Amino acid sequence: MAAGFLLVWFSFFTLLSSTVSVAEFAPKFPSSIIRPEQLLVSTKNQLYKTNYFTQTLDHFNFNPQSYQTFQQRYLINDTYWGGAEKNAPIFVYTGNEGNIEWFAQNTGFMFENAPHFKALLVFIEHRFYGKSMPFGGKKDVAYSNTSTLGYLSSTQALADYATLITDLKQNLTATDSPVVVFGGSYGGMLAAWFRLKYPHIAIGALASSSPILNFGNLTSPYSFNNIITRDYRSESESCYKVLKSSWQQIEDTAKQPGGLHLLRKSFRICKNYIDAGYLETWLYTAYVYTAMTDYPTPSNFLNPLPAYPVIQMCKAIDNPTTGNDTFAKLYGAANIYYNHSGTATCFNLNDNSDPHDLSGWGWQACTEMIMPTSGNNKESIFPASEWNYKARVTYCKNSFDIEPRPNWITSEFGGHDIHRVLKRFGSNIIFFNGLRDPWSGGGVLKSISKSIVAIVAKEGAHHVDLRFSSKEDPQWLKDVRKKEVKIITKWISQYYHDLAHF
Ligand SMILES: *[C@@H]1O[C@H](CO)[C@@H](O)[C@H](O)[C@H]1NC(C)=O
Ligand SMILES: *[C@@H]1O[C@H](CO)[C@@H](O)[C@H](O)[C@H]1NC(C)=O
Ligand SMILES: *[C@@H]1O[C@H](CO)[C@@H](O)[C@H](O)[C@H]1NC(C)=O
Ligand SMILES: *[C@@H]1O[C@H](CO)[C@@H](O)[C@H](O)[C@H]1NC(C)=O
Ligand SMILES: *[C@@H]1O[C@H](CO)[C@@H](O)[C@H](O)[C@H]1NC(C)=O
Ligand SMILES: CC(=O)N[C@H]1CO[C@H](CO)[C@@H](O)[C@@H]1O
Repeated sequence: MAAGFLLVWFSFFTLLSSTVSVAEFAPKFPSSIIRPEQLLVSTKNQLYKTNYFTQTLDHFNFNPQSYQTFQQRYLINDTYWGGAEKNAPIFVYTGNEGNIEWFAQNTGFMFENAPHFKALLVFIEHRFYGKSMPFGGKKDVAYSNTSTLGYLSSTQALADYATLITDLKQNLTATDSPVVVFGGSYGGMLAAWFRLKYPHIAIGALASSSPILNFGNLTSPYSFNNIITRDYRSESESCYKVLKSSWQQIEDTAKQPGGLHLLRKSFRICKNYIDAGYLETWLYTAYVYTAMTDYPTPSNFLNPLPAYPVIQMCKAIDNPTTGNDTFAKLYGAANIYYNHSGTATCFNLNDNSDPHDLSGWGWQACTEMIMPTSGNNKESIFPASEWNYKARVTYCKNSFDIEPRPNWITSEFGGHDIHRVLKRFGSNIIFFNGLRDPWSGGGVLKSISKSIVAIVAKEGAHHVDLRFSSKEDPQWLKDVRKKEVKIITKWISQYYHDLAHF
């Protein structure tokens, strides 16, 4: 299951590598983590039941085409639910860009807190992902062209969640049960936006590692890679220097006679096509995802990783075991990300598998999800480069025959002057961010009001709070989760108070 996710961006890269420098396209959001033991548990003992809902294709106009429907998948767990008579709460995960089972299996926070809240758990799949395919459930038809893909957008997804939740509550005669939405990464953005757009449906949102400010010019395009650089540099200056200087060495080597052969041998690459761009993307991917999932305990997000994998990577670079040259050091670092299990016989740079079904992000990244994250300043561990909007436009025209709308997200959901705007308008949102996560640069890091609260963990990585807990969790992480539970408890008791008094 490992490699697919990153290869969504891999292909972005390799298509561009002849014209654009490494790191032009930031990786897509990855979400959550599966711990191997959890994965086993979930396949043996079901964590949820699977249902389908007949969903409207287009919520935003009334032409005949709009009335088409599709089957939207959602997962439900009522084991801990206090029931409709008690108006017990409903916790909804607003699915992001992939198979919803993957997200459900990764969102331990909801399962572990359901007994305390007596909550019903619902995980809704995002349209065009997993099994929630419009156009007869056939992915190849749904992904045909701009006319079919045009129905893949965040606004449609939010409207799907609104209609599904409303219908489900009616079916359960639970119309007065409070709904709290949860999400990580893009799912966290959806959770926050859902609370802002549909306050009559959700009483609050926990938006974990949701970079809602990574649009337009709200966040510096250097921020993402600056954070990655800081992650590695704070472990060791020598590790930083090796990484930083390696790109030129790879390029130089690739140009020499026999250079590609040397690179293949140094990195134990399988006998398939290789060029410098492929190799650089492969390494870049490892460094980025390792920084993003720099969790305090062993994890299995895309690949199995040890606790604090950034430290482990820098150790592999600073104390190499197979040689003292740069390539031997980088090989050791790559091994941390791609071969922690120790089962790889060689590395395949052309793996196009997509086990979590994330490929729709390519379309979203070409329409509304224009997040400038690929700038690299002189200090970056990646080669210096500018965020290149024009390159994105060219890519999108070539791949989808479409032009991005880089200002749409901020027009639709806001973002400019968010503190002033939401101070007296919004309420009941938690923005969690871990500062080791490169996406935290585009997150809400300061509380906006008493009920729009930023929780920031200096030591945290990408939505670490939503992971299944473990005995080895550090105190700061336990404290974060406790704080979140306390806030959600307050929202719910305020809701019951209002329900009784209005
Ligand atoms: C709900 O989740 C729990 C684990 O938290 C599991 O034991 C239980 O079987 C699940 N219930 C259903 C109906 O799937
Ligand atoms: C787009 O794909 C759909 C489904 O395959 C097809 O019916 C339609 O004719 C295509 N439209 C265009 C403009 O190619
Ligand atoms: C509600 O019940 C109707 C009738 O059984 C069903 O068609 C619909 O899918 C249900 N809604 C949800 C969200 O499951
Ligand atoms: C790297 O160099 C150091 C110091 O010169 C030496 O002690 C070590 O054995 C070398 N490591 C390898 C793997 O060759
Ligand atoms: C993966 O790790 C194992 C165990 O350390 C090692 O034997 C194997 O050579 C590694 N695979 C590659 C491709 O380096
Ligand atoms: C002032 C400034 O930085 N403007 C930039 C805002 O974002 C657009 C699109 O990403 C750029 O083209 C502008 O240069």
